[in-house]
Amino acid sequence: EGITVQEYVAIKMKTLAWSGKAKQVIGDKIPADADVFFIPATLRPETMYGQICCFVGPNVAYGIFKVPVASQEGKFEYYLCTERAARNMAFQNIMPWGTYESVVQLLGSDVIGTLVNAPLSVYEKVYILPMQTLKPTKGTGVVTCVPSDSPDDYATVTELLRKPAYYNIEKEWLDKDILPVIQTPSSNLIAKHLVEQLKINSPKDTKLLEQAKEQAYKEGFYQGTMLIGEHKGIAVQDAKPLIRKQLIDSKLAFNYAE
Ligand code: A2H
Repeated sequence: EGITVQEYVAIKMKTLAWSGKAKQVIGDKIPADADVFFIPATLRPETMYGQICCFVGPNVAYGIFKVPVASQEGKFEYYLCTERAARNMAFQNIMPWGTYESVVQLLGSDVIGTLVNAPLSVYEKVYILPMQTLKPTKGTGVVTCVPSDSPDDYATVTELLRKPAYYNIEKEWLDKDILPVIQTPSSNLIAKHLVEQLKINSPKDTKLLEQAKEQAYKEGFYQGTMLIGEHKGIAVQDAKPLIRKQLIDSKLAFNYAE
């Protein structure tokens, strides 16, 4: 068995308003004027136009980590992710070598309802929502939600809208149309198309979602064309590295590998 490295793009979603519970837990442990970012890891930076919310695992443990701002001596910002991810970042020049200090520990459920900025998205402000199938040991433990192109995200959004009270969320937090981002031969909303075609009824239909994910990825990457943004009309294969670079150059994202 070989070793493979997953090269993610870590997106910086700036916190705009904390949930009540998060405010309580954080108290005065973070300066009121500091920037705190939720840090989802994605393999599909070209889909960021279609973000409608961002997911955490409700039972997953997170930390808020203090990070020196490169080039601004004495200035700090804060990243919310799993400790596992922070440790990895500490060996990738994202934090000072080998150091990762969490100033707050909290659970995903504490931050549900927090409002954050979604870089590049047609929806500038989106809410933090729960994803029960989110894996605590992959990426940063935070997943930005693009229901047009990710079958997992589409299935989770559908489930949340079916039972908002059960999931302790406000329906209004998801009151956003799912807009086309990529045209593929079968659809301009490939995730919705495949979830419906394969009759996927729940985010826990793992086998079928696996199949949908693979097909969505192949069609999107090899046959997709951008429908939105600066690279509209361009093949996804060509647009992807450009959008990745644009996000990183404008400090809205950074490379993260594991
Ligand atoms: B992707 P791989 Cl549009 N738990 O980003 C569950 N899923 C996670 C995760 C975790 N801890 N960390 C990252 N992910 C998701 C966009 C996207 C993604 C689209 C389409 C497909 C897709 C928007 N969500 O992924 O197993 C993240 O969602 C399909 C697999 O490391 C990340 O990219 O290859 C992807 O899974 C990483 O999965």
